[in-house]
Amino acid sequence: IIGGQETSISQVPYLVYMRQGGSFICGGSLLTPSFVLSAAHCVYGAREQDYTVHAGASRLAQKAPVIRNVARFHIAPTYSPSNFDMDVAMLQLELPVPLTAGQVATITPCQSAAAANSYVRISGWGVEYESSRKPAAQLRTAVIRVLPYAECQQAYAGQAQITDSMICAAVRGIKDSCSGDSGGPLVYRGEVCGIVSWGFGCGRAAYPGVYTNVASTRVKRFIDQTLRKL
Ligand code: 4AZ
Repeated sequence: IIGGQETSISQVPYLVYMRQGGSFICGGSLLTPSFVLSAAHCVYGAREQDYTVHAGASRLAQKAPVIRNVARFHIAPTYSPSNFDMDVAMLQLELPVPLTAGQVATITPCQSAAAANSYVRISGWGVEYESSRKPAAQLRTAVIRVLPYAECQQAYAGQAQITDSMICAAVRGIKDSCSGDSGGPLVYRGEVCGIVSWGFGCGRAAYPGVYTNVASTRVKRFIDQTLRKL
């Protein structure tokens, strides 16, 4: 998180992080005791057995109170690694997370889309500066603003495609998500309306952060189908 402040997992109890081969890789959100919402690019091309999901911890150095293996990745079948269209995945856990134990909780997927210009919150252990290589030791958070779709298309015009499965948000030049925040939630009125996905650099005035649009028809259908038929 660029331009944010420290927070505690008790403020975002549905937030988890993933390790791949023991190394911190991404964030995610518990939608149910057995399903974590994250970004497709966090798990694409990887193997379930190399991943663990960590819940209830504020600091990466602390041993999380709940650690789970991953039974199955569910990656959106239309995910495009070339332009990050449909950058959404669900991680099905081997064992459910006990939600009554400690601070762990779940969050609802976005019902009503985050309106343009509304304020939303992002949280994660991602780097604090674009050039940094190491994640934040302590969980961080920032409040940013959703951009009108046209403004985001203008920002990336001729350089990248902003599809209907994407929304942009930032306090341009000041507050943004960055490497390691991927997969984590953008929260609007207590619901997860975005998933940290991509951007050109981090915290740059010209390039807002891009998030998977959880309220879009295609993303919603994928989440609903994954939760229902399994
Ligand atoms: C990344 O590299 C990344 N500013 C995540 C989010 C953003 C940029 C890069 C958005 O994972």
